[in-house]
Amino acid sequence: MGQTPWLFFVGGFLGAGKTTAINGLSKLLAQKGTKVAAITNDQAAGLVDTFFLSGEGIPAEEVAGSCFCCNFDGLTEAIDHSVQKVEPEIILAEPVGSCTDIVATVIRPMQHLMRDKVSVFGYSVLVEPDRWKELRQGEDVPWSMKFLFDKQIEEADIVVITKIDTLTHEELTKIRSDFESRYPHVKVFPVSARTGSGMEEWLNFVQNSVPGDRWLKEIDYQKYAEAEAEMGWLNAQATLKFPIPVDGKAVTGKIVEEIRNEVARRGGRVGHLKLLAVARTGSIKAGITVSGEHLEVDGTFTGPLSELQLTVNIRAAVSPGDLSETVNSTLTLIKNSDNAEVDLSYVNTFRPSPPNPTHRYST
Ligand SMILES: Nc1nc2c(ncn2[C@@H]2O[C@H](COP(=O)(O)OP(=O)(O)OP(=O)(O)O)[C@@H](O)[C@H]2O)c(=O)[nH]1
Ligand SMILES: [Mg+2]
Repeated sequence: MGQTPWLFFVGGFLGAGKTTAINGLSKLLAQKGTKVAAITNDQAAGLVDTFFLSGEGIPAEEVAGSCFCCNFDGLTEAIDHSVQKVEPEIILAEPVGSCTDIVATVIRPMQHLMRDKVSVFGYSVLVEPDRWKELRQGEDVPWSMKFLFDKQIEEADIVVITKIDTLTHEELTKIRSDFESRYPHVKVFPVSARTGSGMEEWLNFVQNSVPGDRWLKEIDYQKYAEAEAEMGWLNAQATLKFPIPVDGKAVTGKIVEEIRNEVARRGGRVGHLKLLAVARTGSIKAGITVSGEHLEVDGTFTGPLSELQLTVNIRAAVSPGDLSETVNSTLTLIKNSDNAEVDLSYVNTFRPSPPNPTHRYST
């Protein structure tokens, strides 16, 4: 048994780029000969993120059914499993994107109760430029999103502006100075996990950091519960079979676009809509993080395909019932337009229940 591992928490709002960053950081660390593992987290099982990271060759554990803060023991078990299986030097952990108060409920208890087993780096919170613009400038943005987003930044040791490959130099300068004027004491790193820009600088800084004193001294848990419960959550799995082979990338894109449009028709706002489509000839991860913004697609299939396994995760400010109907009507559309045989094998929809942390260290 080697040294005890370091925990590297990568937080931030839904769709900020946490899983993609964890993938990029893992690859950077592996190049340096550092053994890594990941822990994902969600309110329910069937996660695109876990499948994605495992598919990238990163040993990933999942804490599903409850967030890290409300299932601290689940997190410690996941750490134990990870240590037994791969003896990682660094464990990258991704809290649920709608969660906040992570420092008081997870990081500080971890530093105290698990001090013989793990050490913890300073807390990184990722901020997506389109979300920053939407929440700072948007008019009809749900208060719940603003509340959760602001609380997340308030407790960050390090803020990472993600996806900078989508910005011009001027846009980045503007967001950065806007950010720094509101939060003058936070260390900021602009990065792109897609191009690798800024990733090494962020990693080097974090590896020499420890959690500071920016934990939330107080937070209204009633308001926090109401904010989280404004979001509907859906996880689903389906198999699509096509008698006449199809272009899998086009079908995947069509499904995501249709879900996005249907959520909008129902008056909802997307937190993160993500879909993993796996076939024998490859896999695609496609998603939309901010209503009205473009579709992101990673991965590819080689040639037409006759079967697709889909994992769909939607988090949106709309009711769970609306999300179920959205998925049903989208799959019916694909059935009709592409002659698909559809087997929807798993659907779970809900609103997150009120957060009830196992521990809370607020002084
Ligand atoms: N252009 C660009 N897109 C990115 C980058 N990082 C992530 N994305 C895209 O942003 C979307 C969300 O990324 P994820 O890594 O899944 O975000 P997340 O924060 O883990 O999302 P949740 O787990 O749902 O909260 C995906 O479609 C990614 O491909 C980046 O550096 N550049
Ligand atoms: Mg993720």
